[in-house]
Amino acid sequence: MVEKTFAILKPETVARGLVGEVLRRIEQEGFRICAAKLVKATEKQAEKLYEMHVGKPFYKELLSHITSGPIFVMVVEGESAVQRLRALVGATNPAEAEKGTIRGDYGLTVTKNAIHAADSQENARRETAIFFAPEEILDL
Ligand code: IDP
Ligand code: MG
Repeated sequence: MVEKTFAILKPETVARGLVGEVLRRIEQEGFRICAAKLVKATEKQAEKLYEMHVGKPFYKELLSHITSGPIFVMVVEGESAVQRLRALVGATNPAEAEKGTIRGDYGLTVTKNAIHAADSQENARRETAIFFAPEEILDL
């Protein structure tokens, strides 16, 4: 089923000049970009994005990292997009991520693991709404 998902190129990916490279990989896998922009996440947006991680030992670091610089937020569409984008992204810890995955090739540390991708259709919708107004998401 064709569906949309949500992803974020994290601050270190933008700072390292890897936006084009990561987008190329995503497009090459057949995903189509429906919305995209560069933003600086507010505290509020970061808290909403990571609400499921409240209380975990790495929560504070997660918030400070995602608000530390410009991020590239996007909505992409494709067949089984949530599951297929997660596969392209790779394991959470870059040291354990397969070569050829985005994190395996560009992740630096568990915190600086290059990219966020929604893990369910429900979270994709919830996370998209934190960063995009409905009219910003184009029907392709
Ligand atoms: P995911 O990004 O692969 O979905 P989650 O478990 O949802 O992984 O965690 C969200 C983010 O929190 C990860 O992308 C990673 O940056 C960070 N994170 C997850 N587990 C740890 C940890 O054990 N130590 C430090 N940071 C972590
Ligand atoms: Mg997650």
